[in-house]
Amino acid sequence: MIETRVSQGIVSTYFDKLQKNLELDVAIVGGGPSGIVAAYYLAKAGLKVAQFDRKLAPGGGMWGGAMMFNQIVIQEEAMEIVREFGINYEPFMEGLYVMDSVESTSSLLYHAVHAGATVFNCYSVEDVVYKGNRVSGVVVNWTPVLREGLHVDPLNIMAKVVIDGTGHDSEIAATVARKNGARLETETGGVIGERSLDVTAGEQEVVRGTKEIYPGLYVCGMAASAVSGTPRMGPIFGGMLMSGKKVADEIIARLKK
Ligand code: 48F
Repeated sequence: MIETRVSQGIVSTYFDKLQKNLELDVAIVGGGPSGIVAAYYLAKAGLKVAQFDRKLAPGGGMWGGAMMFNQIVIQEEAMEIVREFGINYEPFMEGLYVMDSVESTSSLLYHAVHAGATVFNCYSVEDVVYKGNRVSGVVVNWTPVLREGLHVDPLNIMAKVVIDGTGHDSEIAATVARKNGARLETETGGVIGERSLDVTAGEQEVVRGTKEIYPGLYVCGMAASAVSGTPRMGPIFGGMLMSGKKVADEIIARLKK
């Protein structure tokens, strides 16, 4: 019966996909722009990478532009990445370019998946695997299970490195510090929390703060700003793209050695 074959097609291939991703080179938590760019470059370099996002539609804060005006701004320094993803853009003024936020977000996702990254949506990362004082994987559960507060145990996914790309809350870094008394590579040893908006400083600092902050755990995007206590920058997205590329480049250099 066609009805049964439709279900069989979904169930058998989904479990095959999950099975293939139980041991990863890189687990990326959060499907915002920085994490998706990282997924693209990591997959393109031949690494086994999966990205987990708690929402039905990954893409984080990029879909909405600013105040739901669905346009975004990107500065000259990040335009090489925009061109790599084939996103249409218009020059605006003084080294700034504007693009459609829906086209931009969907282009990032399309290229990441086509490069070989696997995206798992509706997955919340609720913890990490922590062995021998290093982050060694992620602990995942269905978002609806957590929202409903159901008492259902999660699954474990092992990874050589984990990226915290969870945005403003830097959830994974905060969890690692809180649960394990771990000292992060920050001025205070903990998550400092993002500062108020400053576009120039925010864009520079987010890239600078993109790094390994604990053995096995990297941060990118707004999670990097939040961890290091640097300013937010609002709807300019060049720093997010550059942060995603930087974290990928560092991990590629390490894992491909
Ligand atoms: O916040 P978000 O878009 O990440 P980002 O790459 O980009 C930030 C910008 O969108 C914007 C900005 C730039 O100018 O300030 O805010 O830093 O996306 C983060 C994604 O992570 C998911 C969440 O659903 C969102 O799509 N996420 C957060 N925590 C978890 C998670 C978690 N524990 N498990 C799975 N996904």
